[in-house]
Amino acid sequence: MVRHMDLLVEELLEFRARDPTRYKRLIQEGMLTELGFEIESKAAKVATVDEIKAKYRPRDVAYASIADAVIAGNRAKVEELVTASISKGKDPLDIVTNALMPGIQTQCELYDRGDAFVPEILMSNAAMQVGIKIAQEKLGDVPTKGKIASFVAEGDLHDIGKNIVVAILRANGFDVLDLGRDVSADTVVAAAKEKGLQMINGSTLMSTTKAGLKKTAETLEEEGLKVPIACGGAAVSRGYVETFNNSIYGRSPLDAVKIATGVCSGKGWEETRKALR
Ligand code: B12
Repeated sequence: MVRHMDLLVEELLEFRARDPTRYKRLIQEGMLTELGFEIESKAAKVATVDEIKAKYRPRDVAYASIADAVIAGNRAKVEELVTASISKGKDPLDIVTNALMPGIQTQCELYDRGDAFVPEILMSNAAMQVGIKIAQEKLGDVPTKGKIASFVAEGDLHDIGKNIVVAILRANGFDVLDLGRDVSADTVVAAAKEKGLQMINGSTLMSTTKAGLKKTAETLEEEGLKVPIACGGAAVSRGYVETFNNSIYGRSPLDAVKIATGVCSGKGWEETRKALR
């Protein structure tokens, strides 16, 4: 119980550091509710579908069209537009980060609010994957900076974020084995043994499945494998990840690249963890 409270406090402090304005508003609303006032949710009222689309919309016109095609789940259009952007000299990694990702982020936020549904999310994901594949083919063989595996924790089917992280790591020259989603600790450990991995990336988006990352880190240690695990995804916080050894918390795909660069150049998990704080 005591440790549980510690985690909650750490998560609260992290949230305050990340978004002080929202934190202040939530505290004020909480105090007003306790005093008996009825609070209307500004977020639910204010953000319309168009506002959400505008929030993520790339400034570059060509990129905005790619993002729109991802939102529409139009694979053929994504293929056509990404190919055209690459032939005009755009950087494939820039296309992934600044055209394809804003598209999927828009769709995810719409889904979260009930303005998009499961088939739409899946179609957008498939469209994004078409774009990622073209970008990766263009990047070609980059000399390997290190051997990594990526997975989504057991019981969790959310793999959009993991796929983006994999694409960005590959684009940065890492050899990434994609173990997929709903992956058990034993499967990850077997891959680490067989493939001689230098690092593992674990993602999870649900509070019910985040223990899978801890179990994986602990099993790797028990088996005597010195393979650190980078942990990320919306359900994961630094506070949680730092309750177990052999783990490094990361928020974004760029953090994943920084962690991989540190670990694959021989730094241990503790040193890499400190460098990311
Ligand atoms: C899309 C989605 C789905 C899709 C998933 C499709 C797919 N192929 O992935 C579908 C419709 C199938 C789905 C199903 C379910 N979902 Co859902 N889903 C979402 C949603 C809307 C978006 C998730 C997403 O893809 N985000 C976009 C990606 C790009 O972000 P990301 O994954 O966080 O990844 C980024 C970073 O975190 C980071 N990152 C990720 N991994 C790593 C790893 C490392 C090492 C590093 C450094 C960084 C890093 O980089 C990524 C790119 O920027 C979220 C709500 C939300 N807004 O987050 C709910 C959400 C995750 N789902 C939820 C739930 C409960 C479910 C369901 C149980 C049923 C339901 N109520 O919808 C089932 C679960 C089934 C299962 N067993 O897994 C809850 C989880 C609650 C919780 N905290 O436990 C959420 C939060 C919705 C909610 N508000 O309640 N879902």
